[in-house]
Amino acid sequence: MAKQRSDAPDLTPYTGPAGGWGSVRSLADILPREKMSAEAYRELGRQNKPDGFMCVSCAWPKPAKHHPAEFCEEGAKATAWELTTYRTTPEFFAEHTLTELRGWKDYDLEQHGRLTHPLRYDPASDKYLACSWADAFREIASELKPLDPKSVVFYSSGRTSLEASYMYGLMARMYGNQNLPDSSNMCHESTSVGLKSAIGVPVGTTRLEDFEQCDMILFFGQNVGSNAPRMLHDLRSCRKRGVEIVTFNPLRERGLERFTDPQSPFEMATRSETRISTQYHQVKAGGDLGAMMGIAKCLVDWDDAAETAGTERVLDHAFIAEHTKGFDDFLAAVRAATWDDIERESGLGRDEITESAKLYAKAKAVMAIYGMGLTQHVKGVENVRMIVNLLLMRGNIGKPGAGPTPVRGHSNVQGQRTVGITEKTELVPVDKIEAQYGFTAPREKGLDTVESCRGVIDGKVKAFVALGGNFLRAVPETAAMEEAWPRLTLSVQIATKLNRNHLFPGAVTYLLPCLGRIERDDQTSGPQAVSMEDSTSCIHGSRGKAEPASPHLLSEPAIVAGLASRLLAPNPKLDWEAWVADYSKIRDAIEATYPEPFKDFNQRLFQPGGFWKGNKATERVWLTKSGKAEFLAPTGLSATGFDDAEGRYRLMTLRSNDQFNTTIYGYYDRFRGVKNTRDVLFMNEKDIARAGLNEGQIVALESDAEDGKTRAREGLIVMPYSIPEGCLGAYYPECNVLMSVEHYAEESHVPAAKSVPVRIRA
Ligand SMILES: Nc1nc2c(c(=O)[nH]1)N[C@H]1C(S)=C(S)[C@@H](COP(=O)(O)OP(=O)(O)OC[C@H]3O[C@@H](n4cnc5c(=O)[nH]c(N)nc54)[C@H](O)[C@@H]3O)O[C@H]1N2
Ligand SMILES: Nc1nc2c(c(=O)[nH]1)N[C@H]1C(S)=C(S)[C@@H](COP(=O)(O)OP(=O)(O)OC[C@H]3O[C@@H](n4cnc5c(=O)[nH]c(N)nc54)[C@H](O)[C@@H]3O)O[C@H]1N2
Ligand SMILES: [Mo]
Repeated sequence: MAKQRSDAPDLTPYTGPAGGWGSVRSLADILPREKMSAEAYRELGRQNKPDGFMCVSCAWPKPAKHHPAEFCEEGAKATAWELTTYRTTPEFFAEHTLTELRGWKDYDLEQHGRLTHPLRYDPASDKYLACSWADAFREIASELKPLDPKSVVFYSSGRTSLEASYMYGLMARMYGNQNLPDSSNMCHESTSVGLKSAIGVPVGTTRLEDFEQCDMILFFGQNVGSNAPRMLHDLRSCRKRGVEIVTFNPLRERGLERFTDPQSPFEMATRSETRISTQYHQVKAGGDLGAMMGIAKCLVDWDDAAETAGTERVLDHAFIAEHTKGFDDFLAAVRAATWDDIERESGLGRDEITESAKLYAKAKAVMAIYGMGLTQHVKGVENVRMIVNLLLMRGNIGKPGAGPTPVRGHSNVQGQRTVGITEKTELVPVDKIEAQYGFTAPREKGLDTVESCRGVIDGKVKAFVALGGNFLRAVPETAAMEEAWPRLTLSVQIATKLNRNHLFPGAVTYLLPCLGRIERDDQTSGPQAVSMEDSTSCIHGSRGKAEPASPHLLSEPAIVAGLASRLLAPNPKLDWEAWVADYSKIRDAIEATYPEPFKDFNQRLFQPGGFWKGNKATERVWLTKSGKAEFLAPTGLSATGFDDAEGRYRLMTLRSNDQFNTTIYGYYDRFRGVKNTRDVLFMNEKDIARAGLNEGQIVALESDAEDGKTRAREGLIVMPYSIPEGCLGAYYPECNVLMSVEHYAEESHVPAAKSVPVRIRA
């Protein structure tokens, strides 16, 4: 047999657990590849510790009592990615035109290393040339000043600190708009909208200590092993206490099945593992409403029977009566739902659903953990509301060990919203900021991500400023967006590494390199710290100590201030430069705007475990319109927003274990057994046979959206996989080209990336 090329696609199932030796080997592979300095290795020891730096990867909380190494495989990769010794210098740009670079892969662009100089695009040579910061700020400001503020977008990605985010939002409002879309718009906005209307707070109600008090976890659509691996420690402790973990996920994700704790010498030496999920239900993509309705139906049936028999009721009627509204309508919807519909829409059998309902009916304190598998659907908000319905039925909100637990994405994505990064006026204390800074803030709703995309495509958006992220790559409709981007009069990207968005210039284009969070941030008053809010509303200080990647970098607060002070008229109530000199003054300003959550902000900055900003729903105080927690009957049992049709599939766009969003760390999705390629199509064996395809065959996907527009993704290798029939899986962001910008969650406008209607072309 011919020896396989070592870089040829290798699709061999992985048999190891999450964590364990596989994660150690993966780090042994990736850390040296970034050629990290000895200093950078030392930084890993400070990761996620009080007075250390907060991981730049996910938003999972950082415990007060930390492990010796409080980072996971993914966190270490993220640190290595930032502290790499590779550099993307002006010499690099002198050698490559953007036309050439557009032919490079995402991985190769970022792997070239950290950006070192502010750059201006030169259309004549089609290259980026080094420029001075002063020239950059001056020209950007002079481009923005004559524009209608409504035509300018200020995007930000959720990694940006509370300090920089607060300044950025303020700058946009003083300039005259709240066109402040952020990555949350593509992510947990369905949570922010759904939880706010249901229980009066836009965030989850649980904290780390709830893992010590729950006796059951419902787990929907989140891939913990790849995207929040530190949570595996909490899940493992739960399992050791006998907590039931009932998972609903179309794919059998390894982290939800088995975990070996790399921090346990015993587990590592004996290769022992913890089984994570006690039940695993492979629901159809978009089928969770059906599954949850099935659970609700069981509860109602058993409650009826208990009433007749005079035994203990299954529903918490006292809680429902005192704390909720809308129960009767919801109950009517549950009674009306048929098992035929539930089974068809969820893809699960009645017996299977009944097994999960039995556990739920018994449990005293239940956490419902969920991620993008629920939020990124046309009915994403209804998914979130249905989670709340289930919890409310048994009083599982506002008591220890219970409550909705959305797993946020970027490390400060929740915090950005807290300090004013939002297009929605009602989320900002407008009167307060007006009084604090003496200006009239815009009241008109700003553009969210979907609306910004439409605006770029139809030409209404003229200028785009991005504080981090890779907007063009993260959003739907890749082809139309790339085609439209060059029509912008101004494109400004503040970033740490070169990405695909930077290769699409506008008429005037700047690429501005910033410090990463792990790097030392020296200002005139001394070294500075920044802060972020985790998934459980705890706020942490973070101090970078590593040597900056280049002496020409500015911090994000310094870049925002540099731009704002040239763009805006002088304001006696606001001294941008003084803020940059000493970030504690920005925190004082944040506290002045948001006195309750940020009380004594500077004093509490480095409190171990973070300081909690509070959450009224945990006290059973409901800040909803009715003053009660609200049930809501779903409008249907499918979350996809489209009808099934012959040859039409539901495509889930997924992250691998070797990426952070659009950043591709490598080509090994270990848990799914995909090596040396990302061009795969996960498919049920029966679907493969029915479509007349073969394993390993190369196919294309075509959009099957209502608008009939042509969108295609070529060159995918068919890979038989344990996935429900009618559903497909493939990687984000390469498949975003298949997504219509009009396919998004109702109300929240989150692009519906987990059920994209497609057809297969052989
Ligand atoms: N290492 C690493 N960490 C990350 C990220 C990363 O890219 N890499 N990204 C960060 C960000 S911004 C975010 S938002 C989070 C994302 O973390 P996740 O919320 O885990 O997002 P995805 O990886 O998109 O996967 C969603 C999961 O939902 C499942 N799923 C898909 N459709 C459905 C459905 O209809 N129903 C159900 N029940 N399940 C479904 C998929 O099989 C998958 O397991 O992670 C954050 N952390
Ligand atoms: N099809 C599909 N599309 C999706 C998703 C999906 O599941 N499927 N998920 C969506 C989700 S949940 C999200 S959150 C978005 C992500 O969208 P974004 O947040 O826009 O994308 P990222 O890939 O996280 O951004 C990576 C870039 O950020 C820059 N960067 C890194 N660190 C820093 C820093 O410290 N400062 C600054 N200024 N820049 C920095 C680097 O240049 C890097 O290239 O994508 C969304 N798009
Ligand atoms: Mo996200």
